Amino acid sequence: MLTVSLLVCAIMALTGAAAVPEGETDLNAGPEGNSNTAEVVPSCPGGWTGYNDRCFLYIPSLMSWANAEKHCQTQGGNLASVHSFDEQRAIQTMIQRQTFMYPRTWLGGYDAMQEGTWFWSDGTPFHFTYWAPGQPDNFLFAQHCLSMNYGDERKFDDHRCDFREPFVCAKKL
Ligand SMILES: [Ca+2]
Repeated sequence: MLTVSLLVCAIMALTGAAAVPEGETDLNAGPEGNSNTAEVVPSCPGGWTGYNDRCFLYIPSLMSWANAEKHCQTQGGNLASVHSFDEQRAIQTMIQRQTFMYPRTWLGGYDAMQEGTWFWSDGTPFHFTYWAPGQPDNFLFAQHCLSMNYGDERKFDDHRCDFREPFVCAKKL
């Protein structure tokens, strides 16, 4: 009897765990709802996703790059900078979990000061690059802001800064 009970418990636990990524309740789940995922850091504010030493927030409102950066500043951060493939993937996964898609999304990269010289709006060095094939192309000499999830490979593109896209804010823990 005890064995049967344990078996039932184990099956329920497994079923519960497997249901989390696709469950309807996951749509509205905050960090507490995803407490079993390794990248969640409890000390990030509610709704923000922790990764390494920063907290990230996907904002689905469509804004120009500059308005997106201003909005992130009101939240105590900047548009997100990205410094490794793993960070890129963590941000992409966060967006995908919330939207079930890979929408083009502003990050904090810009080369508006000097074409081809990229900076992150949070002041960190621009080393990591993840450009889509043929990018950045500064199309029509008018693309100075960095957008992720571009093209079939969902990589980086330089895009017109006045386009309105969703965006990701980041701030230190
Ligand atoms: Ca481009």
